[in-house]
Amino acid sequence: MAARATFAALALACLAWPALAGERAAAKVACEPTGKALVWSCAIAVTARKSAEPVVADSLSVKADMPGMPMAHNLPPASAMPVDDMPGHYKATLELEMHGEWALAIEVDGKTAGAGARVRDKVIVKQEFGSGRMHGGHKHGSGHGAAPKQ
Ligand SMILES: [Cu+2]
Repeated sequence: MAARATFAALALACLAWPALAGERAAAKVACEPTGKALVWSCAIAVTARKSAEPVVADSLSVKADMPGMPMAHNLPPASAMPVDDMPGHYKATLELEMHGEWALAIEVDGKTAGAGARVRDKVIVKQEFGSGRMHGGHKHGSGHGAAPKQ
């Protein structure tokens, strides 16, 4: 049977790089398990920090990595697709390699829905995926069990 997938969470952006240009972005992410093990369907809402306007993105990608396991994973970024008739809302499918805490680097380039201000930023959202048991059942590398919590 597929690994139990019990966690659907809402996380606020907790960290971001300095804005590359224009307004900074904020992102909310809510992921749900799909029928496939380790595949998640994520709803992403992106707003401009100052104006709180939705951001209409020309491009939006999500790169997942595990903060507790540097260098262990190297997933390609997933492209997010806009949700029809919901400006600022996107869907992305993430194929992860294990349960545990992942940091989603959301890179967005777009404009605010109303004023059309440029928003180009990278936002990190941390999210727990799976059963909550950190690194349960993972198979690669050594020393992960001793990895310090961040
Ligand atoms: Cu890992």
